Amino acid sequence: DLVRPRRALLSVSDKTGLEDLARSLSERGVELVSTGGTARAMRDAGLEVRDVSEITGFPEMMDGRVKTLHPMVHGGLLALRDDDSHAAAMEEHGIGAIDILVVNLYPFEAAVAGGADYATAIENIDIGGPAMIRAGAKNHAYVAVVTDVEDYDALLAELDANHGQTSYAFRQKLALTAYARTGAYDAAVSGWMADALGETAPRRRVFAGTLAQTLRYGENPHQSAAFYVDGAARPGVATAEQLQGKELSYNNINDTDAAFELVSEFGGDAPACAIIKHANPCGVATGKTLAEAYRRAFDCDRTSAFGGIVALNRTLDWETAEAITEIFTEVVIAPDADPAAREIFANKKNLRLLLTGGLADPKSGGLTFRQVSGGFLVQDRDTGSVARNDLKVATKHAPSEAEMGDLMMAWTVAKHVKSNAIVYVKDGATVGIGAGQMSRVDSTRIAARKSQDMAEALGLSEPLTKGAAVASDAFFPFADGLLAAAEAGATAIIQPGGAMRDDEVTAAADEAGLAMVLTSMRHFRH
Ligand code: 93A
Repeated sequence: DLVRPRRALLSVSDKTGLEDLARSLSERGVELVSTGGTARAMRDAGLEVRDVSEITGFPEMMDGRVKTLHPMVHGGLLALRDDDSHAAAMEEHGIGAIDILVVNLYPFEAAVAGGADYATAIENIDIGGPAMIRAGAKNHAYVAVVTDVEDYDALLAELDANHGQTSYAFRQKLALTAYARTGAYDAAVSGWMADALGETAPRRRVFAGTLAQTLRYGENPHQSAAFYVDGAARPGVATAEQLQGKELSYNNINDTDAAFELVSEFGGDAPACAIIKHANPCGVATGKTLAEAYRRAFDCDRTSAFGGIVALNRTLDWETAEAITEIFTEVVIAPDADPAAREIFANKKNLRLLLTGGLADPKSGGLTFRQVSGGFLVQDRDTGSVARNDLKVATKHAPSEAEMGDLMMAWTVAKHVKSNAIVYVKDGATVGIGAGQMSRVDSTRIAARKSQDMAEALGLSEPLTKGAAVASDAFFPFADGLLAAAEAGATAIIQPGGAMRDDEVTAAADEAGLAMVLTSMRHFRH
């Protein structure tokens, strides 16, 4: 099953490493055949190359749309060398076997990520390349197909290890990589079209990403992991520029995403800050300045904020940068950073700074995925939101203007907290967050207790939840959770409503003197 390659066809858009590979193959006695630009690059490097057009007897035509799509090429890739009729066909038509195929495709994903218009994206769909890759990979019994620049060295090492031949196992592995590449490529084209057309029908969707980074490890050090990107030109963790600090870890990427998506909800209105730990916010606040927003977010839960991820909704300035560097923070993500802030951070080598160039649009569509054993679940992103006018007042008295502002903010934050989510907000800052509990009443109590701890640490005489607005991501099934919030001093509540015992819950709210508004929309996040 060893094959001694006599001829290689090289056709690459990304010319990285081409010269070295081609020279090494040539030195090993392999004849080089190539398409227009690739042939030119090799000739410029002083190598001897045959043009594909000489082999096909056809010029490359139609702006290169048709250059390798020819039986002289595909016959050379697909022929079973040991089959008599195949060999006869090769003989009859003068088809020469192609034993090594080196192809990388038109950079469709990069073109789309770079904001290519429709026509440009279409021109970047490679047809001849994938056709050759699939042909050669099918015939891996004879053909070695290299589709990744990173495999060039492996090919040469393989030839060296086998006296100038390739082994079956090696070609199999290359074929596996090859089909992964063509599969991902077509998925990228299809995904782009679905986005371009606003198509959501599941049967017209396919999911794939491009490997962006092999991570040091996954959620835990014994798990291997990688980061795949979908190529969307959306401000966020996948497209941000990292200015300093170590490589992001799996958990960093997950938490940074949660932080930036949350802070983006605040748009450009008021300066806002979100601090995230383990994908949940431990403090979110607005402020007159960004530094004030940061300090107020920090004051929600100083203990948890240690080693957290900080997201900001506007340009990081020196004052905020100073405040952030007072404690250990893993990552800061913001649309931009001014020169003074960059200078302050430059002294903190371990602090990662990510700049996104803008905010994420909480209303923009897209899909979220969750893996289950045997498959994965797909759903629309949670782009739901409620406006003040959508709210229904359920209690005898309505929230005050100040309470209303805090209710809206609490509701927005609750959307980004793992269920069961309970969020207390006072004067535009969270003062207690209860996340991820299996019972709603526990989340309510935990949030209040943490808030109590914080008040004590700050030397305050009153609990921070006194006079706060509180949000619940889903309805209160019983009155107990609501009563726990009232006990903590909350005066206004926002929740979806719709429980079987809504009447009981509303009566309890009235009795406790609370104002309660209903959203008719929930924000589970499990
Ligand atoms: O336009 S194509 O789909 N038509 C073809 O017949 C064809 N053959 C190879 N694109 C085709 N290719 C692609 O051209 C390769 O996949 C490679 O990405 C690129 C190399 O072109 P050049 O050698 O001219 O730089």
